[in-house]
Amino acid sequence: MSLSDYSGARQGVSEADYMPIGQLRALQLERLQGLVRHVYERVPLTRRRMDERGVRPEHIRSLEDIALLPFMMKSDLRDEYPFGLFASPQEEIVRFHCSSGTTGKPIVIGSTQGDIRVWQEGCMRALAMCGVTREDVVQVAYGYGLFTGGLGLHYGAEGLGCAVLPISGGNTERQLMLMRDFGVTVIACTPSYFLHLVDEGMKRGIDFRRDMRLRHGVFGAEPWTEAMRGKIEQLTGITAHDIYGLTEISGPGVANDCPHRRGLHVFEDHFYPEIIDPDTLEPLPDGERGELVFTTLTRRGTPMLRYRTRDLSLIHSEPCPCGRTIRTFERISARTDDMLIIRGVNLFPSQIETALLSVDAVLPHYHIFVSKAGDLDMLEIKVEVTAQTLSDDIKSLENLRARIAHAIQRVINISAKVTLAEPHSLPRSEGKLCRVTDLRNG
Ligand code: DLL
Repeated sequence: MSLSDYSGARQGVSEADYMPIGQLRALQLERLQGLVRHVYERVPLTRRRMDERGVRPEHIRSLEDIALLPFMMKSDLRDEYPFGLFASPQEEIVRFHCSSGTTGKPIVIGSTQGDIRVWQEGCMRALAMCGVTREDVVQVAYGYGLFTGGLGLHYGAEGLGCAVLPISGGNTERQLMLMRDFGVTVIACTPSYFLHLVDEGMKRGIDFRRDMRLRHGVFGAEPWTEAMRGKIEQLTGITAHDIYGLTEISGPGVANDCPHRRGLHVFEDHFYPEIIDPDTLEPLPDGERGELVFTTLTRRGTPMLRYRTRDLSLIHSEPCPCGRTIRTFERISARTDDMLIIRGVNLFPSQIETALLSVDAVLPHYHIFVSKAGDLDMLEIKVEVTAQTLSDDIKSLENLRARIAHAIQRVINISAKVTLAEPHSLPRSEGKLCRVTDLRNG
């Protein structure tokens, strides 16, 4: 099958999801070869790096040959800001998106009409995998604008024929009112913002099970654990789905989990995944954990060759009972740059989340503070509990704090100070929530 006769997704069902593996690999190779030629001819940085390695486009004869190609990283996008990595002329670019870093200039990606279609197809396939249909009313509460969440889910849902409520992030009062009045059945936002909505709803006497028609949540853009998923489902009765993506690769709709929850299916006919060892940069076989790397097989605006995401995962190649042949990767619970080193021990915020949520009385709102006392790293976890719990006698509260501290110690092997906080007292976010404050460096 060639690029030109590939039909894409109809009603979110793509033939590529179920393609025999051999045919899928042949399609990927054909696309990879086309991509490498396209980039080599148009992106000076990549051409220079390939020339330095003595690699030319015609050396890519199998999918394994992808390992001959240089990696791309966020710093390349920064260094080449704004348009140095563009591989299509300005008149073919129809959209810009940016992802802000913590400092300095943002990174910019440009999309052609074709890129936008592929992105929309990814989001349609993702939503269809969640069980969303044209009967659904979809509230898109991801931010619209330079962030890809809002527009990505918007076009995906509209492509499926859903009724879309493009409310963007924020204005919680109005979100809740419209969700109820419009009979919204699907919410798309970050999991932390959804928890905020639930929380604010409860304050106003709204019971999500009784007062809302919500069935599905399409959650992503930040790490969230299986324990958090359980908490959300238990609180609201909805099914919480995991959608993954990143600006550099297009936006949401790079991968999504199916009802079997064996990991996230990658739309690998467009986004070719690899796992590499982040230290040696060597490719790792399926089943081994490392850094997720993507090659955008069909993007033409700002294509990415072997883009290092910093997200940690592993690829499963066993068949999924849903029948899709595209591979899955394990849910992202950590990024290489999220890792905290406390008293010489490496740990990820997601480990703390899992520990906290294993204790019954704990609400899914917490914040991690890291500081120094002399030379010693100190870890403090503030976690919200219900007002009723807080009104318990001192002994019960001490007991609860000890249970939480013990759960944390068991998982991360480090002692932490636990502070019980009032409901609604810790930071909330309309978008991605930062759950860590590290006060060690100034
Ligand atoms: O967050 C795109 C997106 C929007 C994905 C809406 C899903 C839903 P960026 O702002 O470029 O793009 O951030 C990408 O967010 O490398 C991961 O570290 C993290 N991330 C995205 N989805 C998930 C997820 C959007 N489902 C970065 N689970 C990625 C865990 C996620 N982390």
